[in-house]
Amino acid sequence: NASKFDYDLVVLGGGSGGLACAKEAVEYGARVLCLDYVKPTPAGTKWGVGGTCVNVGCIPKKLMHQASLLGEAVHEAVAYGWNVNDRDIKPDWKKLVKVVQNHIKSVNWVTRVDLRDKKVEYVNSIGSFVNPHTIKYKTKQGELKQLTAQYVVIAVGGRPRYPPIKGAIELGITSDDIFSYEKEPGRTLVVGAGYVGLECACFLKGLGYDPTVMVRSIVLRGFDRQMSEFLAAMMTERGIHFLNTTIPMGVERTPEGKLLVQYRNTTTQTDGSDVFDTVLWAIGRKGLIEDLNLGAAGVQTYNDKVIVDHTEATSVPHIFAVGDIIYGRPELTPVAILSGRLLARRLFAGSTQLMDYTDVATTVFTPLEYSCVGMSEEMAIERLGADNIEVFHGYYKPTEFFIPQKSFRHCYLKAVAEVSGDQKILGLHYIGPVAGEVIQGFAAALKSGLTVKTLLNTVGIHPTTAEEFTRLSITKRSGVDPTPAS
Ligand code: FAD
Ligand code: NA7
Repeated sequence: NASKFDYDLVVLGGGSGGLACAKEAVEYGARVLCLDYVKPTPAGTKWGVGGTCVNVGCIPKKLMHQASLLGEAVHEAVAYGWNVNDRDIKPDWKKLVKVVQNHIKSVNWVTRVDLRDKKVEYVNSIGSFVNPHTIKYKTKQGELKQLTAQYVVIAVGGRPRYPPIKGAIELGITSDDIFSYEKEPGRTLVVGAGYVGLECACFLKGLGYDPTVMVRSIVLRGFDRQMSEFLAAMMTERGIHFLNTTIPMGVERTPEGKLLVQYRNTTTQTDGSDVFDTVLWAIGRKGLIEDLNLGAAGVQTYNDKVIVDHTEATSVPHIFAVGDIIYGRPELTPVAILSGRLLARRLFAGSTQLMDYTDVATTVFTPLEYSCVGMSEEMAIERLGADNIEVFHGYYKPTEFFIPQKSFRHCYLKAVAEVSGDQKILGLHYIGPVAGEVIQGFAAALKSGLTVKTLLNTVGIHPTTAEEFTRLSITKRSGVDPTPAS
């Protein structure tokens, strides 16, 4: 009997997953309360409702990526005959930060209005468990409140990690700070070569700064190796520096106000140091379970993540988790949103549809973007065996690259497929312009059982780069050079 509880659903965390779940649940008549609170970063950055994606993730990242691509486009425009007077074009960092932050504030506003309209109760406070059905939080006035809920959804997401070395917290910043950073970043050390690190280094380079990426082991661990190495090579070609197999040892401020970073190359076992204006940690994220008092609810965790089953249920049947806080799932906004929505439908609308976490497409927003869906070549070999897969691949030359004589050395794509029958496609990988836009449609096709036969029977849209997927004919096994003649 739901009525014995104050709420049908309490959602802890108002980010992508939590808000999607809360808004969907009220559609089916549930009484919903959502708690969201952001602790300021060590550098003092704070933001509003909406979570990581809107405030310090996907959205400001894509806007800075776009700003950086536009700088490149101005130079290309000259080649196309545009008269651009000042060719030494420089971005105004402060203005960029201002317009990005203005956009974010408008999204925060729309989110709050939306919650009010949909009658989701929203409280700006940290929620934690008192017992499996009871949540407590402090009001703005400091009053402690308790409420009961039939179901609880944990959607608290994560925050960037800092390395446990001298000066890291006091002197370094993270992706939580960069999009509102008042100072020009200047010469920047980006520590970490996951996609957040690579993307930040790339937009900084595009905006005219001088980034160095410190790589502990390999770039983009977990992604297709060949594509990842292509990305690193493309970044090097564009003047981004890499410190390979290197770890940071400490940061201190120099008398001139710069940051002196000590580091160690773990291959050569040699120590080195360099001076930077900004140090940005992009060494991964930790789940925000610390304030939840999960012990009081009996929810099981692994490291700093919540363990769930295929229904997103935790070890306590009426407590669920969605989004980045789940152990072992992709940390992506659309994943958090869809799993939150589907969960609400199962809880309040009698649905049985489960979230399918397989074949989730993703994009790394480097200047030539990398997008993929399905298996990497390594994963396909591991799962099916090298003899049972066929890899189709090719380099291509985007038409729009010719006039500005842009490098297309790393424009490359491949399809990983089964070797026999109609050759079911297991994974698609693409490096080139607007990769996310290209792969999104193919992701739906792959989910519908796309085969090489279908791909090659699909008429391309000319002249696009996406059409290259419809004319892949060279297999890796053949050893034929996949470079186009013209
Ligand atoms: P979040 O959005 O992090 O929301 C959780 C909220 O809960 C936060 O506001 C948090 O402060 C709050 N909270 C925590 N503890 C409590 C508590 N006890 N009580 C109340 N509130 C609490 N994904 C993509 O799909 N595409 C991208 O291009 C992309 N780019 C990214 C770029 C960067 C730099 C980063 C950092 C991430 C990016 N992501 C991207 C990932 C994406 O942002 C996350 O997957 C997504 O935001 C996860 O949503 P969530 O609901 O799980 O958590
Ligand atoms: P990732 O993808 O976990 O990458 C973290 C990177 O940082 C990776 O290259 C790590 O190297 C490196 N790392 C981790 N710890 C250290 C230390 N202590 N020192 C130096 N380098 C280190 O995290 P991201 O922040 O890029 O992205 C996290 C998620 O957020 C991502 O899934 C997105 O969806 C959003 P390693 O390969 O472990 O040697």
